[in-house]
Amino acid sequence: MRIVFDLGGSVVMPKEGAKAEKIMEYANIFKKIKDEGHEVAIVVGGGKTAREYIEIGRELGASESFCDELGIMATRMNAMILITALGDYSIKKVPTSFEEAELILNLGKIPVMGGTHPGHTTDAVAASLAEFINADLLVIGTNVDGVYDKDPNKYEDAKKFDKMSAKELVDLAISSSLKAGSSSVVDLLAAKIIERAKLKVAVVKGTPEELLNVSKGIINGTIIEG
Ligand code: U5P
Repeated sequence: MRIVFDLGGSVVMPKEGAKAEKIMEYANIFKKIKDEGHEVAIVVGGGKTAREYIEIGRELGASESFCDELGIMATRMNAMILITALGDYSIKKVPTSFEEAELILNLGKIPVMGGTHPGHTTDAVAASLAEFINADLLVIGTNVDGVYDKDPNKYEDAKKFDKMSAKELVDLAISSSLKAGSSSVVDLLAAKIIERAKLKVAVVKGTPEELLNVSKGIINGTIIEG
């Protein structure tokens, strides 16, 4: 399978800070998935670093699009760290376009992208990349174990979807914020791309174990299809 992994920045760069062993653990899982015969492409989010820089930029009067640029830089730093841990499985260059990412994939390596342009999150980058390279599966690894009707970290009565259609995902994304650094399950653009490209998507908790499980067809989260 050709799989695009969309890793939330909070997964790679948690609130308590980055840890080399944790990043190596992720890199080892991606190497394993590739060794099992899959083609792997990765998009990483900005996490804590992005949120901190965006907040300071906003306080200093930066526009939302400039804050987005700060966020993009943070996503690329996270991508560089993961590339470092992947060693020969990747290439020491963060692709800034889908063409570049596809080229790296076609060289038999793992491309690791961050953001591209202001106005969306890395979810939209991952969905676009999956569409561009005609991926069989887009895996969204987040800090919750699937898609809920509302934020499960805030609402105790939030209900998880085992399966949902792309249209239902779009409806859910419409109600979320588009401000720099906002964190909903996926942003609206990502949901619309998933819908138009008819992508098969698995939303799972972004732990190394669950990412490996998905590559084996075990999805402990939400499947978005149709
Ligand atoms: N961002 C963009 N464009 C991209 C990727 C990221 O503007 O292609 C900015 C957004 O402000 C986003 C932040 O909230 O960087 C961090 O990315 P993410 O972790 O939310 O995906």
